[in-house]
Amino acid sequence: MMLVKLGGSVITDKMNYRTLREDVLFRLAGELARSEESVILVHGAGSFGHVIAARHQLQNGYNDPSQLMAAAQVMEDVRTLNLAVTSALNRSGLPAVSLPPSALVELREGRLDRLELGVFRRYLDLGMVPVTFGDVALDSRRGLGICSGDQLMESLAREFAPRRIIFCSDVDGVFTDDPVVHPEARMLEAVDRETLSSLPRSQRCADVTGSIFGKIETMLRIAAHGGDSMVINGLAPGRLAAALKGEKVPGTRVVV
Ligand code: IP8
Repeated sequence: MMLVKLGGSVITDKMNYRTLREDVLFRLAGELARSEESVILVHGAGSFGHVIAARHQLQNGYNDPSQLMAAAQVMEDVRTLNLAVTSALNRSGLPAVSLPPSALVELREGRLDRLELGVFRRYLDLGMVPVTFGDVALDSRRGLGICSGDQLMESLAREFAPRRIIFCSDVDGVFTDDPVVHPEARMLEAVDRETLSSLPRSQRCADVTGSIFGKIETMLRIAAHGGDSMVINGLAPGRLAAALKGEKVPGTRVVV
């Protein structure tokens, strides 16, 4: 089984509210379909989630009634994105089923405490492609919170021990610095705990679920549960297809 995350920066334009990269999404759906692998797909929220979630501080929990409309708007927006993802998969011949965290997840102080994994298992066993995503979710201590795609990846990796775990990003892999701002930044062939501690903590745009630094930390924990784990460029045609086959592609291996 393959566990794949399509980062929000790949399938959306993160700078512009609710902007889908439809061509990229459709191509990636085709690459997944042609692989003929059994897949669980997770996608980030990109500009469908982070803008309003950050404005209303939803990641810090519920503390003001004005946040309810914001939470509802984020839920609507990430569902709109999720519908685009599932319909791209369906149109590519993959039978996708949407599994929204707002109904299947409970957080506890922002951490993923419970995920209805049995539902994923049953749809996967039927031959469908479970698709879940960064969303607003219930929090047993804070009322509401944000469940990120990476938190879902971690829980799914622990349960399903995938053969390969692939993170599709909007750059070739993990760099020594943000390659958009610092063109001299070097891509790392592999990251482990040691390389992580030498990375800068900068980030490019507002992201309520943390910087690349935090994401790599999560990736290291995720990689501990599965086989090959890597970050590749989802904007480069054919990379996901090649990575799914286990071919050597430009990218960064996550090594535990
Ligand atoms: O894009 C964030 O998930 P991510 C979810 O995977 C929301 O970090 C709603 C902002």
